[in-house]
Amino acid sequence: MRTARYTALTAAIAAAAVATPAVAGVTGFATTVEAFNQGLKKNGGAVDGDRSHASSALFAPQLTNNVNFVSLGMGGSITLSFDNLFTDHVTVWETTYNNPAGHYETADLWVGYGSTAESASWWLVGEIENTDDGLPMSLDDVSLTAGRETFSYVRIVDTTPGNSSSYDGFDLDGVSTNLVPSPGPVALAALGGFAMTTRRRR
Ligand SMILES: [Ca+2]
Ligand SMILES: [Ca+2]
Repeated sequence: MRTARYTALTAAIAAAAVATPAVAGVTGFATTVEAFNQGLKKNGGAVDGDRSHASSALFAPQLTNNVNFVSLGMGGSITLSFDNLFTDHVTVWETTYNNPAGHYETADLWVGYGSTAESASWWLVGEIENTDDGLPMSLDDVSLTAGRETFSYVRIVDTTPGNSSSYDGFDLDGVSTNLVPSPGPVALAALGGFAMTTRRRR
């Protein structure tokens, strides 16, 4: 195993030394909740407490039928950031136990860029459905529109239709994207994933 790991690392460093394309990066999960504006249940009541922890959307999704997600509530939203700028795509995981028929839950995915989430400029990536979560959403179109390839924030806004049997909207388990390596030594860039787990960068 040590030999294999060494070979992979050597290859990564060699690749980084040859070229650093704009979309180079490492997979990273959301690490910070910038804002959480939870909506209500369809009946007007508050979403259950155990589904109201925004931090349940951080880090790797658990992908289980347990309450390790945050329910956005009808029309609610959450804004997240990562340990660095990101590019290329965003992947969202939602939890709906067994995806029963008629239990539609949808959300709009936005990406933002700016020094703060409040002052950021925002672009709509597209709509996510609970039945096809885990599929990467390309940022190619918004990159063209925005005139930039890197972004700071992800915002997910519940758009669950009123005719759904859902009562508290989109249930967010986790979000990943392609983090841009920070400027630095080539070896550090190649080790981006490791470096970002040990040093917080914004
Ligand atoms: Ca759900
Ligand atoms: Ca989770």
